[in-house]
Amino acid sequence: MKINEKIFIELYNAGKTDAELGELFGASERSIERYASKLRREGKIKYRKDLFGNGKIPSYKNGEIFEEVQQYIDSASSVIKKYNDIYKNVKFKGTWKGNKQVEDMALVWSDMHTGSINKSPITGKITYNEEIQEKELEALLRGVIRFYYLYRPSYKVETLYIFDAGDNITNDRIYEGQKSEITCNVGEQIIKTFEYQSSFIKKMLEIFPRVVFIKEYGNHGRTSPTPIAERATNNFEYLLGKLLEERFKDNKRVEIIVPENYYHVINIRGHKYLLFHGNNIRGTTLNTIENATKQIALLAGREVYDVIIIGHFHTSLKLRITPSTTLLVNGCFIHDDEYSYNKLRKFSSATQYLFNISKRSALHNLQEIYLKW
Ligand SMILES: [Mn+2]
Repeated sequence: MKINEKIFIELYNAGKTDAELGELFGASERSIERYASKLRREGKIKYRKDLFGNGKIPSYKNGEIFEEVQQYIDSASSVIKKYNDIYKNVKFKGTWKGNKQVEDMALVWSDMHTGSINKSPITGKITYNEEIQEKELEALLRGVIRFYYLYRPSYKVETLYIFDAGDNITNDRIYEGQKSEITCNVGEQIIKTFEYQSSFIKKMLEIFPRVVFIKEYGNHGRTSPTPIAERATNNFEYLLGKLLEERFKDNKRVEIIVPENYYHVINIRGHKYLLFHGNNIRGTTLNTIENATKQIALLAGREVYDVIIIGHFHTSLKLRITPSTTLLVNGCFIHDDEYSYNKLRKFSSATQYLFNISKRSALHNLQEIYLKW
């Protein structure tokens, strides 16, 4: 892609959106974003007023955050509305024929930590940044598509459920020293994750007749440095869910579920699934995770779940916690994650779970998509 810098800066400052610039320069929105952030680093352009206020990255006092977020969602949704057509009219290229069993597929998507930089605790090498993340996103996409084609001769696959178990952004304010370990501020993290997830959903609509995206919120999305109880609707990831909802609201093949609390129960083909992030589970040994999950399942007010899905631990694990309940702990995007190593004394798994659902079974064909492929 060859972009004339002078013209780009002029159009950018005139308020052209990334999508418009992409069209003009024949480049993807993501390349435009990258190009703009390069120019920002070189001091040639500033953040634009409409999105970030007064041309500089704002620093927040806690009380101001909610207002800031509301302002942000208002301006973002007016931008989104203009460009939703490509998300509305996605052509279905899959097949839907024959007398085969109808199945759904479910992807667990969590702990992507957009904005985070990680160095291996062993070698000191960088194992996670934006470039690596984008490669992993492609691996995730290829992984789902690969299994779709593998199952297609045997099943009619109807719906792709995406269980977003949270911590897909990493934030910029939740612990001391975090600023030095991130590539961009939380506003940009939300925008980037929003683009990643919308383009993923859009691709999935080419092969799946229907996509259901269930958003839950992690501890990294909280607005304050202290891990106090905060309403789910204050979490930055709630905002992310609302943006996705806005983007796909005219697409009848997409449903975005944005719960107002930290637990969500969904019934699929007669099976019960409980989704939450998992940060309220104290302790890191198998036993404590197992016990805490049982207690949480009881607290959440239903007797029996077929599958409980969480993230947070950055290590994948499948555990039968009662004869009829399976716990799935999802992996993350960060290979050799320093947090897992130092805090949990575990090596992280850069994997995400994918499984099938049918009338008879709540979970089968469990696959771990390895993101470093
Ligand atoms: Mn977490």
